[in-house]
This record gives sequence, C-alpha cells and structure tokens, in this order.
Amino acid sequence: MKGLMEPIKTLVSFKKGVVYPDGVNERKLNEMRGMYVDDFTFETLLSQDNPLIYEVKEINIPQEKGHIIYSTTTIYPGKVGKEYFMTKGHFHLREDTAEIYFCLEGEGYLLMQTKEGRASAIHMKPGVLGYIPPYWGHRTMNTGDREFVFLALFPGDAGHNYEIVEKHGFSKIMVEENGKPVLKDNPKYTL
Ligand code: M6P
Ligand code: ZN
Repeated sequence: MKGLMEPIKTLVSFKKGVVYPDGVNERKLNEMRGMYVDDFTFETLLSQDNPLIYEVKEINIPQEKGHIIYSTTTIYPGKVGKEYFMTKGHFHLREDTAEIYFCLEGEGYLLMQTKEGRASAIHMKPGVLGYIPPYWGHRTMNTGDREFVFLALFPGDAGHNYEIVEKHGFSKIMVEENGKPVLKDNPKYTL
C-alpha cells in the first residue's frame, strides 16, 4: 500500500444505495448484447428503447492489495423475454479473491459458477448476505417488481474479468415461469 489514507464515512440508503457516490457506472440494454438467451426479443426491445438495466454507485478506494472496495448496485425490474434484468457478471482477475453481497432492498438471486460450469444460486432479500468464495464467477438478477439493491465488498486487488462471461456465458439462466423465477440450463452456454 502506498502511504496512509484518511478514514472515510459513507452514507448508504437501504432503498437507493450509496447516497453521495464518487462515480455512477450505468449499464443500459445496448451494453448487454449476447448476454440474454433470446436475441430476437433483445433486438426488438433495443429498437424501441434503451432502458437502464442497472447502475453501480462507487466510492473511490485504491485498487490495491490491503484495501476493501465497496459499492452498491441497483438492478431495475424488468425482463428480456422471460429472462430477468441482470448484471453482466464477472470473474476476478485475481482468481483467489472472494466477495460479499449484502441485500438492502428488493429481491433477486446471486448466481455463481466455477470455470468448469458448476452453478450455485442464493435467493437474496433484505438481510441476506451472500458469500462468493474465491474462483466463483458471479452475476445477480432482479426477480422482483421493484428495485433490487445490494452492497458489494471485495479486495482492492481483485479486478474484473468479463472475458470468460462474454465468451462462454453462464451455465444457468433465471427465467419467469407461471409468475415465478426458475433456474434453467442456458442453451447458449459453451464450456
Ligand atoms: C457489484 C460488484 C462490482 C460490480 C457490480 C456489477 O457491485 O461486484 O464489482 O462491478 O456488482 O456487476 P458487473 O461488473 O458484473 O456488471
Ligand atoms: Zn466481483
């Protein structure tokens, strides 16, 4: 670590996440091409509108070993076809680093998977903390009808690796069937 950093205080609203973020990283539908199973519905939606899918409210913490980076993510309610709005998902560049997701508002799932394609999901609602062990890729989806908000904490030197997800996808998808979220095999998944 370089030098001594001064302690900081962050206000977090349960409903809205970080109150005064240093930065907001928005992901709209057009940045999610190829991620959803139904490409036709994706393109149809995109030709009408480019909705905000989720936003990450960030605090500037050095991206270095020893620090803990934290942010809140808000995923808006909605679906592409039957598939719920979700984050892009990633592995860590430093694969031996873990992460914590703590749900503040709404409802959703934390989907994790290994590089070999083994999947595991945790149902998230306020008060549920999901622990993502080292080596597991992670993606979240909003299965409720209002905003799904969670706090994330991870090591400063973890980094983001989106390549694996962009190339292979996740082995499972979360779709609505008879009004309920169901985890299914992703027909697009390639190992
Ligand atoms: C959480 C953390 C962030 C991540 C964000 C959105 O807040 O895991 O590191 O950036 O979710 O997920 P993604 O980067 O996969 O779009
Ligand atoms: Zn992560």
